Amino acid sequence: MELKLRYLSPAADSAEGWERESLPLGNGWFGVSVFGIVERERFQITENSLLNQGAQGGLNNFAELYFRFPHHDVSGYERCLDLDHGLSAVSYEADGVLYRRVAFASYPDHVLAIRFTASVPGALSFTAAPEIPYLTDDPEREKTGEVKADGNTITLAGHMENFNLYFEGQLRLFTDGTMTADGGTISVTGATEATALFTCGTNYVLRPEVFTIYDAHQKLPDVKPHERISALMEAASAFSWDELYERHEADYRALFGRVSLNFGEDRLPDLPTDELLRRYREGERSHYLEALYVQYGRYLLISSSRKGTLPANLQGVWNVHDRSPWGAGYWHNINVQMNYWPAFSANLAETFEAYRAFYEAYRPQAGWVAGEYIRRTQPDSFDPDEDYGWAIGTSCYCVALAVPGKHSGPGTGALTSKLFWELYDFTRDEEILRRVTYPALLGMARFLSHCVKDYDGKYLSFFSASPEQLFTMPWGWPNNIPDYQTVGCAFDQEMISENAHDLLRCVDILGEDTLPEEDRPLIAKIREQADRYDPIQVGWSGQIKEYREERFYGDIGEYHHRHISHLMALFPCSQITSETPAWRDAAAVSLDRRGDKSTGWALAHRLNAWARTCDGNRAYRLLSNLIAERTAQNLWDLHPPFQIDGNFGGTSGVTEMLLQSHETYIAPLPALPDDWPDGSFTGLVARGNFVVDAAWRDGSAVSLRITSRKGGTCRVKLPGVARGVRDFEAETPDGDRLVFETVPGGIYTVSAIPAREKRTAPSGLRVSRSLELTWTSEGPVSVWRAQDSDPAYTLLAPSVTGGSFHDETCDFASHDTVTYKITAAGEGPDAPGDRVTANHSTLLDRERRCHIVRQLNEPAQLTLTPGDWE
Ligand code: FUC
Repeated sequence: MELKLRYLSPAADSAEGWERESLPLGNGWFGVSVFGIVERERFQITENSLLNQGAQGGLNNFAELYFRFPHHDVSGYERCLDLDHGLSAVSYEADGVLYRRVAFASYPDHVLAIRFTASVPGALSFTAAPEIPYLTDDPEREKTGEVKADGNTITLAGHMENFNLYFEGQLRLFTDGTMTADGGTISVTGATEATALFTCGTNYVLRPEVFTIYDAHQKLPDVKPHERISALMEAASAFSWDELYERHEADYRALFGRVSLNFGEDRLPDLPTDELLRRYREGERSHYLEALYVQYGRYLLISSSRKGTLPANLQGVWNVHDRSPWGAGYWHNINVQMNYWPAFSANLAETFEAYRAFYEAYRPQAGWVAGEYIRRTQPDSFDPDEDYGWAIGTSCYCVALAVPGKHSGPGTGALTSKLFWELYDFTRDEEILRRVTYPALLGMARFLSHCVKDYDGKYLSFFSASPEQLFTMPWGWPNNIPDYQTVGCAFDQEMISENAHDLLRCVDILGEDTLPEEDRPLIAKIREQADRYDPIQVGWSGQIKEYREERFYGDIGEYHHRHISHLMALFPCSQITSETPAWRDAAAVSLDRRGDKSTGWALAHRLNAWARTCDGNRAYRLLSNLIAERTAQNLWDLHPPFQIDGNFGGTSGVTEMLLQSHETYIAPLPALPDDWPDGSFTGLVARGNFVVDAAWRDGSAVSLRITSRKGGTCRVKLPGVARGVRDFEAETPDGDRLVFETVPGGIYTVSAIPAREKRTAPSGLRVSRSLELTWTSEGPVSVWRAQDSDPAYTLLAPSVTGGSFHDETCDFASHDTVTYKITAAGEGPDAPGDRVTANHSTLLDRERRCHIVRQLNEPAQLTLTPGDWE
């Protein structure tokens, strides 16, 4: 299926046009935003090290490459971004001549290559007039520079005072017409074709000193990048256009071409993308657009994060502004981690190389950050000679790290170390495990072990904050909203626990006796603490509590807050699974209350989380909201403003709908929505390094193909899979499972998988204070119970008819909550059903709670009335 973003008019020549309409190219080294403007084409260039000064100073726009054309009345205008080939194209007719502009950003050759052609010989004339934007002699943030043309090359070189940053870009033209250089421009006349190459860079070097040296002026080597940029330009100039294109395409396709998606519409629609999106917003769901959106996330990751480049920041590698929003930083309380959520599952593990190198460079400074955090929080016991592992705060840049605290607890560090576990788990590369993953997890465990205290046998983070959650909604005290800080919030406990368990898995795989002697005391300490972090607690609303001191959902903080940090255990972590169905159902309660409306990345996180509850329809609703409400015409995610995390989180969320592997098995198609009755995918990756293809019809899997990259045991769970037609030997513990050994490169297919039986879940479950249950259902139901924060349900009765049941075995008085669930008889406790939580709240508790929630939140949004239980 052809994957193209198509438009019938250019992007507006403005900052808003850049944000919402321009089309991004990128090779990781730099980003390019293509406007497609007829009279004055504009390629805006971003380089991720061109920094302003100070916290949130952010990135500065690197260059504007303008090409002026004498074309006015044009017809047949079209521009597109072709994801299959990684190129942009603009075409139109003027005065009977067909003009085309094709551009791509090549990673192997470090250039932007643009080709201008005319259908009539000699009809092509234009002037290349690049500019360095935002020059200023303001001594605070001086940016000086010059644009000079010489022969066929225009050099844009300059200096930014703050970090003693030298920058240079070179634009070189090749044509069969005549070229005339004048000042900073080159005019081409009488040509039939012309090629422009552009490359650029700064004197920024990713190395530990860039973080550990505090003097802004000493961070970077005091050398101009001129020789390096000239060498890159010389090397690229040695290739013909066709050669450059082939080299680019081979590199790009090797990554992008690994995955295909089909959600039931596999033809490029006649309608342009902005029109598809407009209709989508009105409820006309294009499944082509959905697949395009998911693949676009993969495209953006390849374009902004490659080996040797800086990682993708908050805007990837695209910034038009003088000062980018949120500093175009590396925000570490969810955003940058979300950038890499799809890297492994969407078959782009190589893109993570950029973050890994970034981590290795910042690691020495992250050691200082850990110590600094301990010094601030425990001044009496702080020992400057002690190794506290490593830590990283929220607002980081490519020259500086933040110290955690304030609005986000220390658990944010484990959101980062989780990526290193995933790197191993998806690649199963033992060398990575030993050299990268193990030290990352161990160092994080070392830090986190200092952040917890023993409170009656539980190790709780004694400074703790659920990221960005507030005491109150902004409408209360707009200028002074305190963050909610406490002890042992779910977020910190979940992350600390996740890191500990991942570390212990590492230790077991590597063999403790093969690890350095000096690590053993810490490993022993983590073993002792690991099961005492008490990460998950169920509250009076049947929810996962965000805070230990919370009773009902929403007692504390913003009811619809964008962060869902207390659900990290559901996604991206894996403590809440189908093995803990009572927790998973409680997570669905929290998600449901948090709501389906939020900022871009926040919808994306909800999408991933709903996929993990296996509720495909709800996940789909979040995907639809993300596309309809938080996506610009160029399909960039809008927080707003543009933030790329939502694009990456959206891609990750759909892979979670199609394939999960965070339990001990591969689960294809765990969360298919009714809106995608038929479809297929190829090339998604499961943990264990298995590449999975699957097809489904009428909502049921029909075929499955697994390619083993590393060998090893493969476990699959999929309804009916054991009854399909197989071309290999496997154990079948039950009708829904296969277990088989694989060899590297082995391909294992199952076809003719029988359709899954669809059963209607019972509903209308109510419970009285004497624990009488009533419900409505067509057939018999199983009755399940979980007490307090039990992770799993106990079966009370396997098959009950008549719509009622009395629980005579529960000593309600000795429990804080009792949760009941009913499922269609014969189904497991993780099947869809209905659920209700009984608590000991009084009318006073419930009415008081309604006032609190109303006061803490926008009254118009939230009017609660006390029910039986809340
Ligand atoms: C986090 C989020 C904000 C924003 C910022 C860049 O702090 O809470 O919504 O995305 O990062």
